[in-house]
Amino acid sequence: MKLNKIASVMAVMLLTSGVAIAKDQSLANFHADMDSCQSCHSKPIKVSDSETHENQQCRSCHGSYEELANEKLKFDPHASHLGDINCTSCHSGHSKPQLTCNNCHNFEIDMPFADTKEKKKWDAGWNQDKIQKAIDKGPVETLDVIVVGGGSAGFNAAISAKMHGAKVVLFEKAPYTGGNSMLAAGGINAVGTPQQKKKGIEDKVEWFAEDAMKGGRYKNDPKLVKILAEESADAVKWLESLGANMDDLKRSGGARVERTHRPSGGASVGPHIIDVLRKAAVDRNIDVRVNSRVEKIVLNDDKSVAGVVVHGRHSGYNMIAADSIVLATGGYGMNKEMISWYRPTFANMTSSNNVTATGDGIKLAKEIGASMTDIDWVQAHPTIGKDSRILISETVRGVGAIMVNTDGKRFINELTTRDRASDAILKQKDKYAWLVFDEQLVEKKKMVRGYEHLGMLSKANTIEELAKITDMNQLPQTVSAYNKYQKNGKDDAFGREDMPLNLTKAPFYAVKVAPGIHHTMGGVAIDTDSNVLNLQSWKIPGLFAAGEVTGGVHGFNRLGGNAIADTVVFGRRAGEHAAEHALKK
Ligand code: FAD
Ligand code: MEZ
Repeated sequence: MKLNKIASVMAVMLLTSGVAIAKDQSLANFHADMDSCQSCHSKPIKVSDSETHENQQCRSCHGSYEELANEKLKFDPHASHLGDINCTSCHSGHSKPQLTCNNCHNFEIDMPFADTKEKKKWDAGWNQDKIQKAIDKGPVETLDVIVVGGGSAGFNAAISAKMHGAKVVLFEKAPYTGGNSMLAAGGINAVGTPQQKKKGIEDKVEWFAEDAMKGGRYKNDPKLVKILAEESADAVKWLESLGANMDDLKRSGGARVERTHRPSGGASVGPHIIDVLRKAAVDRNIDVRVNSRVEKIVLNDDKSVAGVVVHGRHSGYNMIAADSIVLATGGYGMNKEMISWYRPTFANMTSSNNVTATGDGIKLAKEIGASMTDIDWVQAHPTIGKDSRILISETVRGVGAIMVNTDGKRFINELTTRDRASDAILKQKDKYAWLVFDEQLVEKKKMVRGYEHLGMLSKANTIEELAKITDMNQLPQTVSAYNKYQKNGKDDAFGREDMPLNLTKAPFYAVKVAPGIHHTMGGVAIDTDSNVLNLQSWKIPGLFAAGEVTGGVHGFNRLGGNAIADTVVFGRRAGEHAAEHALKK
């Protein structure tokens, strides 16, 4: 017998009422008691790494996330920015469940079967013996292009390679795709778009490149920056062609004009893009395998690419052959060891990054002799919610917020680059600051409602009251001076170039912010065709890389909005060149 929906609803009711579950019962036992192992698994039991059949079973009984969404809950895990991910990302059958949201948040949400015993994690270590055995055994599958990593760079590479005729697989180590890309808040930078034209914004490819170089302290590779700027408008067009909405436009720090594109109404860019890319991959029959960590790049005797060893949650260690590999594994902002080694002064900082940002690609590439560019340059974002891992987007300042210290005094041009803003905050008393804004800003920026929902905002009906509850005694004078500068169109205090809003409409809000690790600028050295270079700066034949795993595009300091542009522009290029390389062999 298969559970029907009514039975499922009853089961959920029992679970949520806490009635029918024995204390240490697992989700698997509970289902097996109702039916058999076949309520979740196929017969004979064979679980794919992506747990595809099992997740279809969850949905066929319990419904989709949309159907499960419960408006009465304060925080509804089924309606989260993680999107439509595997149910088994949180609800393990045979082991303790885990609330994926709490990789970044601290929600107190009761999970069904929370008392199930924890099992050893399948991906706890990298087993060199098993890797070697898989290589000795030889490939179990052969493809044209292997993409490693399911963030924006990886998806763009996979889609592009597929469109160029290659047989592609994308391996993602996490139980869900998205990586840091899924967290991107502010937007994607592009020059020469219809959106800029419609708003009457004059911009030039040269200005985009100059701003990126200046922001990067002129340490970027100018050839890569030129491509980023030249192909940025096409990147936005490509995302739109896949179904994205990029109609809103804002200015980010270090940019001379508004060129940060994002969904209408100021929604976060990352969850939207990842949702679009996931669907685009499904529509194109791209084989995306989650729970699949690539642990080795295998080379032929002539040092060209032979394939990878992938460690699957259920399939174990296997070698997969391909003539081209695209490394799109993201940065290392959550790898404490690497941060301590490359940027010791940031060792104890919080991080805005997804737990997936562990620098695997850098390790994999280094092992086979790839060269690194600017590997020790790590960016601190100035405005991470204090004592949290939640980014308060730079576009909050772009849209109009001011930044003040604990006395309520402004101390810097809010639109300066991140390195300067972070340094300035760390020089203030107690090393934190406040962003202050009003209801006009909240109306323009959907994401601010999210910060309110998370309880991060102080709120008051007057600036005086806000000053009182936050202990910022100089705030009323600061706001009154700022409103004058805004009216006159000239910031006499700090030369802020763009002041789109005054602070006059109640209620007024403040959020505490402090710098935290945000982006790792350095990584694998690439050329303009996304080929990975070795220590002699020669191509490693068949190895390509794109996105945050690479170095060179952003120099010593990345501008807000340039990373997503990087992932789309160079992800597409990597995919195209990887396909060409594999198909011409
Ligand atoms: P990721 O998106 O991190 O994807 C890498 C993927 O590879 C991950 O899913 C990871 O699990 C997987 N992976 C890693 N190792 C392996 C392995 N061994 N085997 C298989 N899979 C592996 N940039 C902007 O331009 N605009 C913004 O508004 C913006 N906002 C941001 C907000 C936040 C909170 C953060 C953290 C970053 C933001 N950034 C923004 C930066 C930007 O999001 C990232 O630099 C970019 O998305 C990185 O994309 P990626 O595809 O290179 O890597
Ligand atoms: O590019 C970024 O990292 C970005 C725009 C982040 C943000 O503050 O929104």
